[in-house]
Order: sequence, then structure tokens, then C-alpha cells
Amino acid sequence: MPEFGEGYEESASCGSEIGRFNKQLKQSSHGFFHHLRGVSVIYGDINVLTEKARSYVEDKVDLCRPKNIHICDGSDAENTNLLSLLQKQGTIEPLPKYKNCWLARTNPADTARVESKTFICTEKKTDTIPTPTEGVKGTLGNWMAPQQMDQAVVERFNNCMKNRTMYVIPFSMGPVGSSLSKIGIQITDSPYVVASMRIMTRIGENVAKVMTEDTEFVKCLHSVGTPANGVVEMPSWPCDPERTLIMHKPQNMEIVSYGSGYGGNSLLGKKCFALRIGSTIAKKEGWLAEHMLILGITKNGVKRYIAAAFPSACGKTNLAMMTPTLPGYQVECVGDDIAWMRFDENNQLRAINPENGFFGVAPGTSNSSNPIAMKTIFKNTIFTNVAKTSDGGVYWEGMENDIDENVEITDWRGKPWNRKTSKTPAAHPNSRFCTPASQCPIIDPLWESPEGVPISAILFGGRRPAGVPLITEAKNWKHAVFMGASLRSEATAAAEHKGKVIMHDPFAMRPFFGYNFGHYLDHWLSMEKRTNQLPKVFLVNWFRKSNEGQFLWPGFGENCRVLDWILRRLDNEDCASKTPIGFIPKKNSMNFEGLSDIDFDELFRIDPEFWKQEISSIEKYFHDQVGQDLPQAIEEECKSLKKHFVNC
Ligand code: OXD
Ligand code: MN
Repeated sequence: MPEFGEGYEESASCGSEIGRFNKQLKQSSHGFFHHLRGVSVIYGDINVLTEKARSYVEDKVDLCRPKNIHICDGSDAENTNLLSLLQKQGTIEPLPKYKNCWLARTNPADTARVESKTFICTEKKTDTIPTPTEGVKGTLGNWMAPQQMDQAVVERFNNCMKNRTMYVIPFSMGPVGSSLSKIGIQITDSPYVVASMRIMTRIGENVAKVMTEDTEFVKCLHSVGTPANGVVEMPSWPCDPERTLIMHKPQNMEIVSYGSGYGGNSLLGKKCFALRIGSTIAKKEGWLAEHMLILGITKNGVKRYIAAAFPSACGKTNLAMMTPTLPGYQVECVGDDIAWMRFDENNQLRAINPENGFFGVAPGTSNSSNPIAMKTIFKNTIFTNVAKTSDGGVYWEGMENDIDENVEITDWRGKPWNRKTSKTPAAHPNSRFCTPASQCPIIDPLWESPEGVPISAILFGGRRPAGVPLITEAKNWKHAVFMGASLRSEATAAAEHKGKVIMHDPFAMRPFFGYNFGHYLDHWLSMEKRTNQLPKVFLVNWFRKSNEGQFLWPGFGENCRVLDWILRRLDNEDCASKTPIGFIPKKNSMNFEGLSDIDFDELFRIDPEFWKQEISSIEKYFHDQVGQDLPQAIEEECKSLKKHFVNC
């Protein structure tokens, strides 16, 4: 397998930018090579790191014993060179149909986040997870004791980077230098991870430069690993699925991930930092780190921002980039996955998107479902596990009308694939595009604003084929927190779950809580004491079906009609009726102009039988999973709802 220096030397002849990089490599940025614990720093300047950061790196060099060290500066030349190294390794191949786009194929055993192997490590188990009822398996996270984590780290990381380059990535979650942003240092032996982190976060020297000795940073250690028998099955995608482990130690602001190179397992800024460690920092500092998109919506020249939590693969990216069908509306995108939100000194809730790119689920994205994403992703993008077309492009389920009829298709595993006869999907259901947010044609002008955007409303949503109305407004803050806590949705391809089951996914955060969910609820409830300007909260469900199994609502751009109703509620318009489950639109109060065949009554029907069952599932879930840690306010919400339906 070529090493960084080798790959670089050869590719140096193919472009002046790489040529410059070559020179830089030979001289190092200070004209001489450095060593760290006896290991050569073959690229970048170790002196840009603070002493604390350097000492963290030194510790990990001692542990992992890499062949070389590369300190990422985030430059274009560095990126070009890494991409050419990845190409030589066979990890990625170019997609000549587009500009600077690449296709990566993973080891088929490494295609999703692995929740069962993801742990939070605290002294006390109850700091991480509520105690489930005896005999019930807890599903609100996995706990590990510190000694166990230390042992697991030594077992896996000792010498794990032998013959590999260790990349050191200083990165910022949120705009560099913003008081709402946080910094991390990721160490990894995967150049694919470096290239992806460069898209998904802000990396390099600019970040290192804003750090002082007082800057706290999240320590992120990652290795793709090597199986215990030493045999790397697929050299272009090394991994160790048997021993994969993703661990978080909130107390030390530390993440350690071993064995997987894929998505949230390896791009540690995303789920591990921005949500799991982020939520623990947020609890301590009094703010919220949430699995939410952020969008701006303008109606008649008035702009508002909305944050929305949906479980993975429920269309967050589609909503964040929606093209409204109603005239006079404009949606702009701040972020599609994560929101960090806090109340400012004027009591206004403000949010930043801590990310810098979109790591979107590819299948289902098309010119009809999300034309804006399609305008975003065909340059400077790394696609992973999608199918390839014979004209040098990509293909996935949903793109049937977006490719030439005559092209041949190679599936995500590299095998010929036939539209008519193949029985397996062309693209892996959790295949992804990793693309810079700045390329989105409707990126919000304030998306990098250091003070964040003002949030007027929060939405929760899930895939609910039955029972849950298109939109419901929460009665008050406690009810809003109850709504978030009782969120359920059909399972997702982003995780390892199989089949279509309705899973509890409170706040769309179930795989991402960094601490005990009961304490998380307390934290949300406490927002009421922090401000007199709480945002209004709504539950949406685009996915309700008729008895015949047809979707009752067209979704996509038509969802602006739901947002329109929300905006009118924010203006206190009298367009809502009170029901036991919250406020729903008064008949004829939603703008359905130009839509035919919308069955308002069925979309908003509140079926007592459904709700009896729903409440008893929620109650059982809270009882079994949260037990004593369930805040009383939530228990009361549950009881009062139950009382209503039992009596009707
Ligand atoms: C994601 C997820 O990748 O939620 O965003 O799984
Ligand atoms: Mn997500």
C-alpha cells in the first residue's frame, strides 16, 4: 500500500498545486523535519498546536506508534494530495462526469453507525443511562466503566498505527472563532476520514491558530484498526468490525473510536462530538445540542428560523432544502442535521449549525425529491457506497429519471447491476454524499454567523403511518418536552436495525444522548426558568397513510403549507383548535389552494383507540426505560393525556 510520501511524490508531477505541496513536504513548513516521540512529522507544523494539544498527540503517538505523523493544515494542496493517495490505495475512484467528485466503496461489513458498539463511559452508570426495569434491556445508550474503557483502548490501540501515518486534525465545530463554537483535535490513521472531515468541519491551521493554552478541546482518537489475526480483508478499506468500539468519556471531553471508517463512527465531529459530548457540555453550560436541522423561511419579506428534530433518514435534508410550492415563500438552509442552541442576553434562542457540510443519505435524493441537494452535490463531493454509471457518474434508488437510459450501472459492491433483473439495491440504503454546505444554492446568508440565527419554533417529527396528525402544536413547554420525549418513528437504514418497526426515538436523539435521558429531560424542562421567550413547539408527521396504505399528504415542497400554518401561529393567528393531544388546524385554516384530494378529516383524525394504545406504549416505555429518572412533570403530562382517552 503506498504511503503518504510515496503517493505524493508520484502525483507531484500532475499539477502545480501538488508541486508546491511537494516542496512544502520536503522542507516541512519550517524548513526542517520534526520528530515527535521519535516519529517523523512528514507534513505540517507541530508548533501550531498548543502545548496541551501537543502533549495529547504525544501520548497517542506513544500508544499507537505510527510510522509518520501528518499535521493537517487544511490547505487545498494537502487535500489534493490526500485524494491522490486515496486513489492509489484504491479507496476512492474519480467520477469524471463531475468536477472533483469521488466514489468510495467500504468493506461491506462497515456501512453504518453501530449503536450496539457505542458507549458512554462514566464512573456512575446512572450518569449515562437510566436504570431500566428489571428484566428489560435498556435502549437509551450503553454504559462502560472507566477501567473497562482503559483496558479496551490498550487492547485495541497499542501499536495500531504501525506502518501507517497518523493524521492530526485540528477542527472547529461551528464558525472558527465564534463564541458558540467548540474545538476538537482528531487523530486518525484514515486519509479518507481527513478528506471527509475537511468537508464536514472546518479544519487546519486556521483552527490551530485560534487556540490558546486555555482553549479546551475535545480529544478525538480514531483508528480503522486491524483485525486481531492481522489479516486486512479489503486493503482499500481497512477496518476491524469484530472489535469495533466507539467510546466517549464526557468528563475528559474524550472520544475514542476503533475499527470502523464509516460515517458517524469515524467522522468524530458529527455524532460523537456535536451530539454526545456536545450534549454533556451543553447541560453543564446551560444550552442545547440537538439532532436538528435549521432552516430560514421568508413569507412576505418576513424571515423566521425554525429548528426541527427528526430521526435519521426521515427527510431532514429534504426539509432543510425545501423548494416551497406556495408563491411568496422562500426557504434557506442553515444546517441539515445538528443544531447548537442557547438563549442570548436578550432571552432569544439562537442556533448555529456546528457542521460545515452535509453527510446526506443518497437513496431517495433526486431532482423531484430534493432538486437543491442535486444542485449541491455534483462537485467537490465524496460519495460512499453509491452505484456508478458507465458515463462516470453516480446512481442510487430514486435517480431512475435522472440518468441516461443507456448507461450501464455498477452497484455499490462493484458488481454489474441491472435495472430490470437485479434483486438487490444498486446503492447501499445508507450510502452517502459528503458535500460542502457552502455549495448549497439556498445556503442561508447567516449560516456562518458567529452569533447564530434566532429560532422562533421547534419541530419534532417522525415517520408515523398511523394515528399521528399532520401537525399538532404543543399546549405549553411541559407538553412540548413530553412531545419530544414521546417521539416515535419507523426504523432507519442509518443504523444497524432491520425491518419496519415503530421505534421510540425521543427527541430524535436516542442514539446520541451523551448522558442519562431522564436528566436530559430535566435540562429541557429547565429552559422555562431561563427565558420568558420560549419558542413554540410542534409535532409534524408527513407520513400518515390511509387505510388503503396511501400517503395522505404529498410532502416535500407542499410541506411549506404546514410551515405557513406554523408561521401564522407564531403571529398568534386564531387558526387552531384545542384537542387533548395539542392544537391542530381549524378546518379550512390551512392553505390547500391548488391541491386536490386532501382529506383534511383523515389527516387530522384523532382516533381514541389509537391514542389509548399510543399512550400505553409511551407510558410503558417511560416506565421500563426511564423509571425513577423520569421527571414528575413528564409523568403528569402522560397521566393527564391518559385520563382523557380512558374516559372517552
Ligand atoms: C446521520 C444519522 O448520519 O442521523 O445524520 O445517522
Ligand atoms: Mn443525523
